[in-house]
Amino acid sequence: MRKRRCLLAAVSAFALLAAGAAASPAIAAAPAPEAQSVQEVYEVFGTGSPQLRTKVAGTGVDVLTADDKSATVIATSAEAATLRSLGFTVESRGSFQRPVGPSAAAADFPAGDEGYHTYAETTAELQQAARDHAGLTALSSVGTSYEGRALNVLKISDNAGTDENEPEVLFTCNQHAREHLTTEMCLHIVQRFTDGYATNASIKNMVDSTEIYVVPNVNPDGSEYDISGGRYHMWRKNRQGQGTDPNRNWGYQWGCCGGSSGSPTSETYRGPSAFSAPETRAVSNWVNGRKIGGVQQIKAHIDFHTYSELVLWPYGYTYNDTAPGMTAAEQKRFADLGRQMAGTNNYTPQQSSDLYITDGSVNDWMWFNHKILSYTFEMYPRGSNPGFYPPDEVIGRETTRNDRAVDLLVGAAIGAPVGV
Ligand code: 0X9
Ligand code: CA
Ligand code: CA
Ligand code: CA
Ligand code: ZN
Repeated sequence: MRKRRCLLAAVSAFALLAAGAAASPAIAAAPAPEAQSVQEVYEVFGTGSPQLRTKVAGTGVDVLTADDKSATVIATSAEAATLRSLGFTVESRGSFQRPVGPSAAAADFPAGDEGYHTYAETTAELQQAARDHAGLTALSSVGTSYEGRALNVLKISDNAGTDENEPEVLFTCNQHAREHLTTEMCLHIVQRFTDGYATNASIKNMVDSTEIYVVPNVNPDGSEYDISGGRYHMWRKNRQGQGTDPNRNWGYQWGCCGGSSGSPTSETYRGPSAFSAPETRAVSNWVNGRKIGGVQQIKAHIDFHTYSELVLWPYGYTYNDTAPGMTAAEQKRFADLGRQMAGTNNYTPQQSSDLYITDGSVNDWMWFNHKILSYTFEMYPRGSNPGFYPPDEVIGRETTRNDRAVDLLVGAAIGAPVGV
């Protein structure tokens, strides 16, 4: 009963957003209504297995969260009908509508949430860290987004200006536009490994013995769109056409297995070809470039998402534990470290297909193509309230919560426990 109330509260917030959007003259004047369809938030019951959850996700709806009891999705009424025809019980939780057409990004996050960092604020933080810690940091970009924003990457290491022969670690955030808490996670990692260097011996040891790369905004166009006009728009994809889901656009087993959609209107649209999204193409090309003398320098990676409080490991395209490129010993290593990390932040550890099948995801590509120990973290909250938009008051607590897990990953890259 309590959970139900929370969910309804969250949904009426969406309804308010929708009403606000419709009332805005800037938005009412925008054309291209065909790009827009009224959607609703639905709770879908009968999702008691990964196979059933894959069936739900396979219809192309936007799965906000899912467990053995139900899935919360955003869908059109046609998609809801499809879900019912597949045998699911579907209950509406309220209507939902996004603005149409391009709109200018807001100067900051919606009122009360200014503690989150816009793209400009994030870039300024990286520039500040680079100025304050010259020698320890190097700021560059891996390429540009569809709309031309720099995909910033901050390197943190001793002698950061030199490519030393040290294991490299990668943290990526904000593949999905509305998952703003992840950008804060990347900024927290930056701040901790730079500001902590002078006073914390464990941090110094990690920074001195690795090269840490942080990409806080993989999808800056999407995240700016999501806060445009000073309101949240529940936007997930990039801003290329009707949007491509970056985490279905990676080039390993792209579109193979019913874990993405071929329809441009879908929230899990995989794009017309692998790496058709400038953002995934840029990040993947950059990772390819870290293969030097035939040896991939990056050893470990976390791609941060929200929400559900999960630690996920590959493969996502198959339910099988082992598959080409994944031996039983390798799978055990993923699971052991995944469970160990989850033990520090109280997330739930599982193979990513235990949630539902995803094809063309980042972890599968990173592991198969480069043998990078690549995890997805689904951050706070566990359930659909407050969903993608937790108040900025939780940023400190929910990013610090992952410190020990991050240290375990860095330790794994070094090949020895560090910082624990
Ligand atoms: O569906 C996704 O892309 C991720 N969940 S989210 O709600 N943030 O969209 C989960 C991806 C996990 N799958 C793999 N890493 N393969
Ligand atoms: Ca801000
Ligand atoms: Ca170094
Ligand atoms: Ca190096
Ligand atoms: Zn995500």
